[in-house]
Amino acid sequence: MNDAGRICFGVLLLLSLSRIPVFAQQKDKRPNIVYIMSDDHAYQAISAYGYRLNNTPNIDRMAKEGAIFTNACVTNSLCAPSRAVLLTGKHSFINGKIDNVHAFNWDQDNFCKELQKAGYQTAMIGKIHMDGLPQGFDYSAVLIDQGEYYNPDFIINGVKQQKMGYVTDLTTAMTLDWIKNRDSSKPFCVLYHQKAPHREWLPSLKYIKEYTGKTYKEPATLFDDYAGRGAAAKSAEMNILKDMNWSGDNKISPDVLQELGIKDPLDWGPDAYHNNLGRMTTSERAAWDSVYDPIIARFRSDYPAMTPKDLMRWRYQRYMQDYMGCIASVDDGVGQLLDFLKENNLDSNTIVIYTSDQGFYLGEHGWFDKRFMYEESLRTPLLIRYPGHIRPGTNIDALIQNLDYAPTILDYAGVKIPADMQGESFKNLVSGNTTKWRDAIYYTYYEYPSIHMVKRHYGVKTKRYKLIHFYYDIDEWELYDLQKDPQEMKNVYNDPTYAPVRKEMHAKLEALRKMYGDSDENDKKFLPAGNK
Ligand code: SGN
Ligand code: CA
Repeated sequence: MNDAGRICFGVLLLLSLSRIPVFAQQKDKRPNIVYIMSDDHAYQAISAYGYRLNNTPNIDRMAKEGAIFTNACVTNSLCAPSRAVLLTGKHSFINGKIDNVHAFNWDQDNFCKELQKAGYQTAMIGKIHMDGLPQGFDYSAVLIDQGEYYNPDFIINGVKQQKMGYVTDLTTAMTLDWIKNRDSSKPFCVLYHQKAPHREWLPSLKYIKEYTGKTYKEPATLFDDYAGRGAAAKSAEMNILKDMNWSGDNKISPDVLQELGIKDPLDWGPDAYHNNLGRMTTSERAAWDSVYDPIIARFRSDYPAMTPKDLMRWRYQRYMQDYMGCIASVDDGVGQLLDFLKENNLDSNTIVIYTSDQGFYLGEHGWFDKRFMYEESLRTPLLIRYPGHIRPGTNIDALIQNLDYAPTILDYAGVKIPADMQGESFKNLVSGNTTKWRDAIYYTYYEYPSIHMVKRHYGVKTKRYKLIHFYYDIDEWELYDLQKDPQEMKNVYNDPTYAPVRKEMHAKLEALRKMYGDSDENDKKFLPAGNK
């Protein structure tokens, strides 16, 4: 062996000893894509957004090294519909997945099918919340329906298998494993979908002690009485005091609730409690009880003297502790992924996207959950890192929608965007090559009557104003001035000083409905049977 041979042999030996996988060179220079989407992750719970509620150092790293979007919105603030919009690049009334109930038609085109056709290797790992074998993926490992936090069942390429561990950590590990074992001669796209922090918010054992000890600042509108708004806000059932389950959500054991004479507003609370904790191993359950039993005991003794206001405050803290505890593991996963890409020389040629399927209420207006076109649920976190293409520290406040993700990813991959996709690529906007962008977005919501009782509505938002029409069992319009009233406390639809704005917003709404192919006829098509 000559000197060069000996050096080469030495390097290979060192690499194999250090257990760093030696990837075959990716000859195809097109970028890899890691699309990370968590479930119900409010932008208020990402420290880079500046709300000071929690710390997400790894997600924040993406903002520092790439772009953060402060006005990214969804088209329909609900899990499965949002996922359908992501895949198809089309509004709910076009792709057919209007709510969590209707089936998704996997036979229609989606951006992963397009990437596959163009030679990409694709995978989906984690929550998808849709029935049927995902199409467009060389590999899929998906949770069933909402999935479980502890020792969850996955459907791996169509075959059910239980995995032992905590769902967020498992989803991360499975994603990294898939990247390690892929065919490294091709570019890849992986959809890495966390179940967390979805209700009923079960954190990892690693974090329960730390997070149940925290106290969170209350939002200014925690005790909102909805006086300045219409019937929809007043009749929604997502108030932390009135509509949460004490057992499933707040983790108070059903026997103690019975003793205290507390009944869950929704009957399935105790079932949720038993099902969630019932998946733990004996030692996991013991570790859980060692933290939650003292909380339950304290509540048991304090409850008789608590006023409704005290209870609201207590429930808000309980909710936030578990919710934020779930996010700690999501953030760990982002850190592991970013480190992994770096250690394997994949970071400069991989686009990493972090988002949620929608926004979420963290006590604003007294609420949890989402669905409304109001800001906290309409807006969703979005961060993108692509070194060399996106300047570190980029801040974008353009009205992006999840409708735009599919065309943007295809654009970055150099794949033709199908003409019937309704979103737009924001690649040139992020790189600073253009400032041209839409001035208004269109929103629709259909799942009513149903859990949380948020009425059907559609609307338009510009950076300054928002016009919403609630229909079906009411006919009410709401108009908000987001500059003067960012918390949307006062509907100014009937305020004469807003008459010109109202007219202008109606015109924008009509134009968008026409452009996207929506209409009163469509709205009727999706009404419950018997109402069409
Ligand atoms: C469940 C939740 C609801 C939530 C829907 C939809 N209740 O029904 O709070 O709005 O899912 O969520 S739970 O206690 O059973 O989890 S989505 O993210 O899947 O759209
Ligand atoms: Ca969701």
